[in-house]
Amino acid sequence: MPEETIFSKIISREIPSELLYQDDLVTVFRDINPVAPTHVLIVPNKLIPTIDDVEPEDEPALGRMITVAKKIAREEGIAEDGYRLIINCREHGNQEVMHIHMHLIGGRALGGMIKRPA
Ligand code: DGP
Repeated sequence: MPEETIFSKIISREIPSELLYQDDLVTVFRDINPVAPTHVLIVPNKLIPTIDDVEPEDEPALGRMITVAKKIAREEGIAEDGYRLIINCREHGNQEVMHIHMHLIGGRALGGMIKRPA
């Protein structure tokens, strides 16, 4: 079994978060360290450490993450201007919490995606 992270305790509501949405497959809460006016995390309820660990049986949860992103973006009022969805994976992706999560970021122009090396 993969090791639980703080996100498992947020999903089970053992520790508080600014919870926006929860269903049988995913949980959505505001990032504790937002980089934009809207910065929420969309997390599968099942503990899957990284994108490299997904299995075909996880496709319903991974698909739900996208449809819920659309719903939350509309509710946050950022759908028309647009936003960015990011899933980091492991060290080079700068993944800090080893429980898959999709960042939904918007509410300002986000600029180019990744800085080129100088
Ligand atoms: P990543 O680098 O993709 O693993 O991003 C992890 C994000 O998780 C980071 O933006 C901060 C957020 N985060 C970490 N711990 C907590 C927490 O306890 N509560 C909330 N709401 N967000 C957290």
